[in-house]
Amino acid sequence: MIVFTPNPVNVAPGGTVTWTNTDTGTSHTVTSGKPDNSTGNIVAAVFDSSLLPAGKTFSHTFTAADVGTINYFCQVHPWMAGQVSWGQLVQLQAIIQRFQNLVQLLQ
Ligand SMILES: [Cu+2]
Repeated sequence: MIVFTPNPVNVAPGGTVTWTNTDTGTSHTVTSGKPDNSTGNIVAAVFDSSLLPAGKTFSHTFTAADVGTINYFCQVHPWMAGQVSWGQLVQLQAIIQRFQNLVQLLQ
């Protein structure tokens, strides 16, 4: 089975995600959106690697315009799908996690 892994991915604000095609035999794409171009999921609106040969990487840095959960997929194999989340909610979750870790340390 061909999948994006890890999935989903949480990114800190301003963070960069790098995808590597570790599939030795096949090219893939990393294309934002959903194949059906549904609302809020327009194909390639945020990023598009175009055809990525085996061993190659593609990076995207998430900016203020990208806040939220961004769906992506492979245009060659549209059932390959993933999600990247970033923004204030992710930041808040990270702060809560750190606080919970601190509370555990103090107990
Ligand atoms: Cu693919």
